[in-house]
Amino acid sequence: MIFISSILSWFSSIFFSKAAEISVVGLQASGKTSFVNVIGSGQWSEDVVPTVAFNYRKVRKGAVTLKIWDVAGQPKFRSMWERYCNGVDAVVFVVDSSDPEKFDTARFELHQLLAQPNLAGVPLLVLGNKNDIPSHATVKDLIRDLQLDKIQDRPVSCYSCSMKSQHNLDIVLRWLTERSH
Ligand SMILES: Nc1nc2c(ncn2[C@@H]2O[C@H](COP(=O)(O)OP(=O)(O)O)[C@@H](O)[C@H]2O)c(=O)[nH]1
Ligand SMILES: [Mg+2]
Repeated sequence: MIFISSILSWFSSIFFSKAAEISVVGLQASGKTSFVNVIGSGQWSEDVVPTVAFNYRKVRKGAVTLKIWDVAGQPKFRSMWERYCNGVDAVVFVVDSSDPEKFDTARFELHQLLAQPNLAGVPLLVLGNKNDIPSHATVKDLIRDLQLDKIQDRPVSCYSCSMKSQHNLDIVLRWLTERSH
């Protein structure tokens, strides 16, 4: 009996379980770790310790397992983004949409990353985070300021969201689980 049930669970794991590997990048303090925490455990915290190098987290959503790399955003770690994005099913780029002074740097780092030949074609999800802050940039602003319309070699989506109020996280999760295979 145990033997049969383990064969059955082995079969079902092959046929029914799907996974997506995702890298979360973006400038420091944009909300990457908050994002991973909120989708992983539903936990919002005001105090997040700045990420040193990277975190790895596996999150199960229904039949889909999301394997998430949360990579640090401080300048000295940005050269690691490419390595963590290599071979993933999607890249999530988080922007603090309440901090327009950082949009130029964010645009530069994003386009530099996407120019890496081994990331060609990898779907991109841009999250304009912190939309609970009244002066935040809209999706339209972000498309213009990050020049998202210039990215034509891959699927690109952009959502305005908030980890704090969990606004739009349902759409974001759907987008991520649809990248599974
Ligand atoms: N108001 C607001 N603050 C946020 C939001 N997401 C993250 N933060 C705050 O932004 C800071 C940086 O967040 P963190 O997740 O460490 O960013 P990371 O450096 O990109 O990993 C922390 O103080 C968070 O509490 C949000 O949606 N709204
Ligand atoms: Mg972090």
